[in-house]
Parts: sequence; C-alpha cells; structure tokens
Amino acid sequence: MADTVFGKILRGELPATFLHQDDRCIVIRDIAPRAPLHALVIPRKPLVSVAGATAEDAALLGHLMLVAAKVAADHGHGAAFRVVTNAGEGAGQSVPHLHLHVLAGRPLTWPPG
Ligand code: DGP
Repeated sequence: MADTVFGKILRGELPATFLHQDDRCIVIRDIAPRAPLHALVIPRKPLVSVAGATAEDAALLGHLMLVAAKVAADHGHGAAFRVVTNAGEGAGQSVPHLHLHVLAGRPLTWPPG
C-alpha cells in the first residue's frame, strides 16, 4: 500500500489534533471539518479501504465503529451523529488508508451528496 498522510500522522511525521489513541487506531480532527465535530478514526493497520478488508479484520472493523460512537458521545453528540467511510475515488475517497468519518453537531441530511 502506498504511503499516505495518515501513515505519516501515525508515525508522528505530520502533526494532528488527537482525540483518542489505542493499540489499534487513532482518532484525529479532520483538517477540513464539515461539521462542528468531524473526526477521523484511522486504524494503525494500513488497509486501503473497507473494500480491501477480510474476515481477519472483522474485530478491527468492529472496534473502529465502537471508537467512533465513543468519540461522538464523549463530545456530547451521542444522540445524533453519522459515521461514514468512503471506499474508492468514485465514492469520494481521497486518502487511500481506511478511515471512518464521524460527523456531528449540525443537522445531517439524507441522502449525503
Ligand atoms: P476521504 O475523502 O473520505 O478520503 O477523507 C479524507 C479526509 O482526510 C478529508 O476529509 C480531509 C482529511 N485530511 C486530508 N489530509 C489531512 C491531514 O493532513 N490532516 C488531517 N487531520 N486531515 C486530513
């Protein structure tokens, strides 16, 4: 997998605002927030997207979702938040390292663009 800005952040080579860190993932604030809370849950394992995940990654993917919900709750948004992951350029993925967007703090319409 090609190196990405998230790889650099994971290695401490680029700065970021950290909201959470554990042995499997980090959570940082998005550099271009689309909502009052816009966090990125990024696994340490360099998966390109959820499309490249396998059954071996099931526990990791579950962990990322639980961390996403906790970050929303910890920031006062446990009652209304959105978790999104873009897979592939056609779906809007610009950084090819799996990440969950956690968005909250404003009305979130459906469907997303
Ligand atoms: P996506 O388009 O789904 O691949 O989302 C990538 C997100 O990553 C996008 O919302 C902007 C964010 N982003 C890109 N570069 C950086 C960076 O260097 N730092 C941080 N904190 N976020 C970044």
